[in-house]
Amino acid sequence: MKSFKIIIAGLDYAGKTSSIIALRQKYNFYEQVKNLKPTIKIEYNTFDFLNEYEINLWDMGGQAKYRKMYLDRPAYFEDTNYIYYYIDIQDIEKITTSIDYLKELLNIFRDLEYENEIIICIHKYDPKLRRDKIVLDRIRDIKNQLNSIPDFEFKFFRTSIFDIASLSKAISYSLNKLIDLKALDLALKSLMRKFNGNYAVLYTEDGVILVDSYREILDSMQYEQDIKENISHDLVLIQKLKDDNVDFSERVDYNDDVIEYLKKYDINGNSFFLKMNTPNLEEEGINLLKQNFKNFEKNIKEVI
Ligand SMILES: Nc1nc2c(ncn2[C@@H]2O[C@H](COP(=O)(O)OP(=O)(O)OP(=O)(O)O)[C@@H](O)[C@H]2O)c(=O)[nH]1
Ligand SMILES: [Mg+2]
Repeated sequence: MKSFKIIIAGLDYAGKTSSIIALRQKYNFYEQVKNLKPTIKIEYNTFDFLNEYEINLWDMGGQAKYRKMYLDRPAYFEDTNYIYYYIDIQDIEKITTSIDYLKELLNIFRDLEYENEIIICIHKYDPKLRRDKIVLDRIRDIKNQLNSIPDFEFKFFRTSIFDIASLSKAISYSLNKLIDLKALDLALKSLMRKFNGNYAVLYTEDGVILVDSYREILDSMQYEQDIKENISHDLVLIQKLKDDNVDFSERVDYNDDVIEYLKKYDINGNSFFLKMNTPNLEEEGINLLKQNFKNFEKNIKEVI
């Protein structure tokens, strides 16, 4: 088994542990997240991915005493494949401190010759803040500050535990970079073209997005919003099917002007879900779609 190390760092109270828990639970998680205690030193979370990879998430407690401990012992950060850095966008007073701590970490990563992007989670970006101008300005300012730091590339995500799709997208990003999924990506794009799809997403049963593809659209803000909601619904559904052990193989939803098709694949003890949203299709079109989805199993098998 190949193993990967992912570091999750940031100041105390930024929401790191909550995000990991939320990702694990995916719905109905608020109860558990509400009464969280600060993380003592480092919490190690390990999970298997596709029976082939071991993902080690290092949740680095962010209180000042622990931050000092890590900075004094850079060995903690050796062999890191990806670092996620959490910034609490709601806590304006701590943003400067947070950026300063990030810079200290970056000095360590520079010495360690870390090569990947630094993933920044602009966190607690709750759905109600999405059009908040002050918050958006604050985000732009953070991005400008970080992008002026030499030697590193940054990848930004806006995340919130109240938007599971945002967390899933952020974690999927590094996993997809670590595991080569180009062939699957091409296969999915070709499906999208064939059916003039609006979007298509391939999930693992744990809700990790393996590959996704979206139509280019003019009103991207609204579109992104819709897709996020759709992905959240998919994730909840997938989790429910898993929890209730439902014998499920496919489902077609007919809406006013779109069709949503979800299919489950069982391959080598893993389950996968492929979801596609297309403009309305005639019966013949739906049959063709089903046939193509069936054939898609080959594409998954080739990669996994
Ligand atoms: N509004 C909002 N609150 C959040 C979000 N994520 C976490 N929180 C809250 O933030 C608080 C701190 O969360 P933790 O996950 O314990 O923070 P942490 O980064 O692990 O803190 P340390 O372990 O001390 O480093 C908790 O009360 C969470 O409920 C979010 O996306 N939005
Ligand atoms: Mg914590």
